[in-house]
This record gives sequence, C-alpha cells and structure tokens, in this order.
Amino acid sequence: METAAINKDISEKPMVLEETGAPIAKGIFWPAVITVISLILFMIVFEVEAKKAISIIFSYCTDQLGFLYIWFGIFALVVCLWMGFGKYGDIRLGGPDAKPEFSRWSWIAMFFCSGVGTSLIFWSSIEWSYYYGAPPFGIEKNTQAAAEWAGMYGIFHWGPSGWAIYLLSAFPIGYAYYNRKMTGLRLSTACSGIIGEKRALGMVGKIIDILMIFGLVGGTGTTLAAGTPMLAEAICQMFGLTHTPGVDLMVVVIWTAIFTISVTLGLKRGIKILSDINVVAVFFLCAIIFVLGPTFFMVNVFTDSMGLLATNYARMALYTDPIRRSMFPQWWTIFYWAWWVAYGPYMGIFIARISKGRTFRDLTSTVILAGSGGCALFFLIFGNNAMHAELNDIFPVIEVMKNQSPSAAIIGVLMQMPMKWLILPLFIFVGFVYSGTTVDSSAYALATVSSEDMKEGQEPVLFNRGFWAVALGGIALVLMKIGGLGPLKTASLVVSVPLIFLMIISVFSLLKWLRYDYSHLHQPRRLESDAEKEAAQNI
Ligand code: NM2
Repeated sequence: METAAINKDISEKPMVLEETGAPIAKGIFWPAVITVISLILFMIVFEVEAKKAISIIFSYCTDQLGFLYIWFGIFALVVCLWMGFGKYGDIRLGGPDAKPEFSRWSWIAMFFCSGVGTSLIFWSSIEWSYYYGAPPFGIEKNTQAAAEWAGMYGIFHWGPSGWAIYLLSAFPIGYAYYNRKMTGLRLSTACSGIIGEKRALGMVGKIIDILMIFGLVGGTGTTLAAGTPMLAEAICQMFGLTHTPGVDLMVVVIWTAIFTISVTLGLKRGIKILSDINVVAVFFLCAIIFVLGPTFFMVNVFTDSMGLLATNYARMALYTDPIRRSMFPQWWTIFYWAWWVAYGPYMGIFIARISKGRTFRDLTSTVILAGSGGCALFFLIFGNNAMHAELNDIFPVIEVMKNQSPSAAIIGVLMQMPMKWLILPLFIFVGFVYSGTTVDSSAYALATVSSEDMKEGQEPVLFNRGFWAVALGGIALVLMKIGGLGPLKTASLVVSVPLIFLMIISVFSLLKWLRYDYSHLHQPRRLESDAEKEAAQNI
C-alpha cells in the first residue's frame, strides 16, 4: 500500500529504549512550578477578591462565550470521526510496522482510568437529581417527563462529545512524537506545524505548556474535590465515625500516597498495574450493585435513555437556551465541556503516549466507544439505582442532599442495599484506586511536559514524576484547609478558553503535516483503464 510505504519512510529511526529517565526541562519545570505556586498563594492571600474575580470571569466565559464550548464539542466529535474514518484512518502511530506497546485490555483500562476518576461515581449517582428538580427545555420539574430526561442527560455529558475532546489532541501530539520523531510529548510541539518550531521551542511554547499544566492542576483539584467528601463519608459510615474535616484530610493523604507510589513506579509497573486492578474492582462493584439492585428498572430506564439520547443528540449538543435563559446549558453542558477541555491536552498527551502501534481508526472507535460506554455503565447502575430509591420511597435522596450533603445521599442509597458489608469496603477501595489512577497519570503527564528531549520508550526522571504527584496532593490539601478547592476548580475552567484555541491550532498543525507527508492522497488519482477514462469524460 502506498500509504504504508510513505508511513514507513517518515518513521525510519529505530526505536530507542533508554535506560535512564528524560532529564528535567528547566525552562518549563521551574516557570511552571513558580506560576502554579504563585497563583495558589495569591488565591490564599487574596481569597475573597480572587474568588470574586474568578467567578465573574467564569460566568462571563460560560454565559457569553458559552457558544465557543458548544461549537468546540461539535468540532472535536466531527474531527475525531473524520480522523478515524476519513482518508487518514489507516495511519498508525509509530509507522505501519509499529506494534502496540500495551494489550488492548490494558490500553482501554489505562485511558479510561486516567480520563475519569471517582467523580464519575459521584456524579453518576446524583446528577439525575439536579435535572429532575430543574429540567431542560422548559419541562416541568419533578414530573415523569423530568425523570426520563434526568436518567439520560448525564450519559450525554459523559459521552461521545467529551471523549472526543479528550482524544482530539492525541492525534497531533502522537503523530508529532511517533511519526515525525519530534522530541517532547507536548501541546506546544503539536502546535509547531502552525506556530513554527522556533516559537514552539521559545516563549510561546512555554506559555502554551504552562497553560496546559495549570488547566490540569485545576482539573485534578476538581476531581479530588468531588471524591474526597464522598470517600470520607463512606469511611465514616463503615467505622461509625463523625465526618469531620480531619477525615477529609486523611483521604487526601492516602490518595497522595497511592498515586505517588504508582507514578514513581512508572508507566508499566505502576500506572498500568493500578489501572488493571481498578477496572476489575470497578466491574465487580458494578456487577454487585447491578444484581442486588433494581436490575430491570435500571435496564429499562437505560434503554429508554438510549432512545432519548439518540433522537436528541444534536438538540442537546447545540442547546444554549438563549430565549428562556434557564441557564441549564451554562451550568451543566458548558461547565462539563470546560472541564473536559481542562483535562484535554493532558489526555491528548497520555493517550498519545500509550497508543503507539494503534491506527487513527482504532483510536477514534475504541476511545470514543469504550470511553462513553464505560461512563454510561455507571449511569445505568449508580444513577438508576439511586433514582429508583427516590421514586419508590426507599431512600429520600433529594432531601438528604438538601439537608446533609450529596456524599451522605450517595452512601445512604448504598446503605439500603443487601450485602452492604461487602459493598461499602469495595466502594472505598474503588474510590481510592479510581482517582489514584487519574491523578497518577496526571502527574505522569505533567512530568512528561516538563522533561527535556524525551525519547521513545523513555520516562521522565523519578524526581520529576514524584514531585508532581506530591505537589498535586499538597495543593489539594492546602486548598482544602483554607476552605475548599472551588476557586482552583473555577480557575482551571477559565484557562480552558485559551486551551480550546490551542487544541484547534494543534489539529491544523496535524493537517499541515499530513498534507505534506501524504501528498499523494491529495493528487488526483491516475485513471488506469480506458473504461475509467471514458467514464470520467462522461461525468
Ligand atoms: N470529566 C470527564 O474526576 C474525573 O472524573 C475527571 C471528569 C472531565 C468530566 C474527569
């Protein structure tokens, strides 16, 4: 195949498996550390002002600029589908002969566990209750119609558009690294086709990577913020303790220990193994709740949700509610897209790193299908189980959420189930490991971005990996102590506005490279037979 031959040409350099880690890129590492620390210090010292300023900017971004996120969600999905199923679908990261580094199972486990964490359990359990009480499209609240939409909307927010945002920059980042043999798995490198290599290596590149780092630090904060009280509540229920801030702190400390160990062990001995364990434990937990819970209700609601989702995808994907101004899309869809974007370049780096030997088609079909399918499974089980408890007066989810906390409601539902002696400890285990696998890969990606000249097969040096893991835990601890991860979360979402443009630039860079590297695909096809020539003349 011609495509294959050219693919080989541009990937002739043999794979080098380095023994030592890639050194720290001081020009990125220190400015990133200093920027992140000064911003956090600033938020601590000027807490009130910072909160106010950030929330004004955030409302502006979601409200006035909301359409940007909405169109970006469409853009990401269309581009990923075209990459996978268009003329470049056969391109393989690493060239036509590259073999996958990880088995399909581990590959899926890794991108799934790095892309979503304990927040998936949190939100899948209670997201429906918000939609039930304040539904979209002018539907009356707390009605049967509201419940139908409530069971489905979360699946949309954790579905194909989100996973496409995650996958989008994996194409340019992976192609630059594995096929064009550029050193550095970075967003700046992936943008270099458009902004030029000199700028990518200079100041502009550094700003791009620092923005990406800040988005990710904040995104991780959001993850830990959602998971911490829920896990702390589960621990308190199990051991009969009172839920105090001390238990929250303990959760973060245990988490930090888990992801620091995992990331310092490296990609193959740490992150991969933890992800494999996580997927098995998660499936086990889901299976128990599925069997012991209202199985037929769950499956029936899910089936109905699939119909609603399929018929209304475009409506939801483009919903801005400009006339009624219920703020539903701003508070939900746009907030979610911003959160996916904050994680986007990191997931681009991480998916690219683990996808050597995979074709563009494989990337699109597997990441989008397995990612959305995996998330939908949580809504099927955790969401519908909780909704069933509310609608059938088994447990007053909404009341507990209002009077106590969402975490108390989530654990309260599980406490109504048979075999809670098994469910609760398993839930705690999964909770810890699940965000452990998200944050270890975040730390890995941060270390990758701040590494110099990282060759294929090489990992960032140990210090770099360990540093980011401890830093992520430390930041969460400090912020929780001064009253919540809220401002950091919002700040990270504000950073997602420039990230949208950078991710678009990286896609155009890739297109430029592909047009150059596969120019034969753009020339008119030579007409071979006389019959073909004749047919062409008759058109
Ligand atoms: N997303 C997928 O904590 C997490 O699950 C991280 C959340 C962006 C909504 C990702």
